[in-house]
Amino acid sequence: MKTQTRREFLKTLGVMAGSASALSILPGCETIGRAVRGTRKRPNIIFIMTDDHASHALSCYGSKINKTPNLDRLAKEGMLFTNSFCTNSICAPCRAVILTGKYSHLNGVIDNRKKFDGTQQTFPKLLQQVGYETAMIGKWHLKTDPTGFDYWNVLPGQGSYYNPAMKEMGQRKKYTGYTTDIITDHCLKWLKERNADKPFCLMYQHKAPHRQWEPGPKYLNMYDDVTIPEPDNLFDDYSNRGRAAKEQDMSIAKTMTRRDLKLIAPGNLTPEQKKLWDAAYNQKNDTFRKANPQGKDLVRWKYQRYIKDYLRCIASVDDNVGRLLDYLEKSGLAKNTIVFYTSDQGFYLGDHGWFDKRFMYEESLRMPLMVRYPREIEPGSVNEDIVLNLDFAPTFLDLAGVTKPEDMQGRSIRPLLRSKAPKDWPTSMYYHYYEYPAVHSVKRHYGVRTKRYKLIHFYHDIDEWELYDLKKDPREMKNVYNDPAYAGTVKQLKVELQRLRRKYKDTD
Ligand SMILES: [Ca+2]
Repeated sequence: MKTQTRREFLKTLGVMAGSASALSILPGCETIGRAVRGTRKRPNIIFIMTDDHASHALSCYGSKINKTPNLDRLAKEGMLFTNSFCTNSICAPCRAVILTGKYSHLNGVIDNRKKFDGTQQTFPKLLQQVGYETAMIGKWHLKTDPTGFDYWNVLPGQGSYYNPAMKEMGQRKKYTGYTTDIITDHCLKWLKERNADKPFCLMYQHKAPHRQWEPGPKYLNMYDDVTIPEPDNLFDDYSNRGRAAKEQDMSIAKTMTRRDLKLIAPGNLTPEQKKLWDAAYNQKNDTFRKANPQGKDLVRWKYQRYIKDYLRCIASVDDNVGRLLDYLEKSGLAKNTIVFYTSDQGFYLGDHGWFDKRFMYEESLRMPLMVRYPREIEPGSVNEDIVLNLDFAPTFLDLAGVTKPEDMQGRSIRPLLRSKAPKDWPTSMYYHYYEYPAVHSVKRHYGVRTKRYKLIHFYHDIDEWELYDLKKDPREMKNVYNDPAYAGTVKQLKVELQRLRRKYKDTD
């Protein structure tokens, strides 16, 4: 239940702290309670979500590989959460949890193959009922058309990075340009044209930086002359881990395709491919030019190709979020508008030798979360409590003055925003991933995470347990499930796991 300042947080990361002025305390926060909420204009809500943006690629989280000055504004002027997690680390399921405030097994979207049942209760519908104007613009990815929105304009399926088709209130239209810019253009247009008499809720959702990481024209050559630092476990051999980590199919070494890399990877090329590769690579000054790297050098080469494109996509997101924040300032909306920034889950940036997500391991379990709301949040604050995507719907309803329906499973984080964590705030979280057998071959698993430990059970065609001591082993390189020193911890966590499964009605 501890709130620390951004300065303290960055100090623990060994990063230069922000300016002292960012840490000043807003007056008047104490007066905002239910009693006066009726007399105040209801707040607007802007929910910004990207796809696969890991928190370790945000400078406000201490990124060692990029800078995100506009996204950092939200942390500097609002609150940054250091223990924000998703309950099922994959695109469509996470989105369904956010809309419904219910775990995957109850909202029906357990994996990316299931269709979202749009007739069920969602927070946008509940906001509509109390007079909010609602809009959903950008990546939707739930297979059925959006419901609960006065306006929607979404990418079909995954959508494309360039010249996207979009479906506007059921009508398909084609646009010219870079999708990250276009989605933002639509949001700004909607903000300008909406009914100004009503409070609004806008879901502004980017496709970027999802695979295959196609950068916008402005950033095609960003990072050309630099080498991005590698994670310390890029060459993880998965010793001390179980079959799940060993048998996945999401490694930079083996899984990355020519389309991911936008070039045939060197190494073992046919003469025909070698000719193509040389032709493409002769155009650039690169250490590996004509070197035809093999083994670890080839993995390093692929990592650079991958991570640079991933970060270039994020640079455009950062620019565009800046455009939106500037508009809020200029239009006078900033003060009464809550801005959330998150991503549908984290991602492996070469960590453990991987890309993609799915596992309950830290890099994909974590969601970035920054929230700005000048009326209630002390600028530059940092919260360490465990919060989930499950909590977003109850939070939006709370902020709009709507009572949470009984069947929503999350909890409003509004008290945390006001730095008043309730004494009974959860100290553990429950996770369940289902999509197997499927692309990337990540085995089914469920588990519990506390501040210090993580217990995971892999099942289906396997029956293996893993335990990580996150204090001693934050990179999760050693499964200590069978270490006798942890027998008591295992026993306690199994009890907690069963309690959470009962609490959330997960009987699978
Ligand atoms: Ca995703």
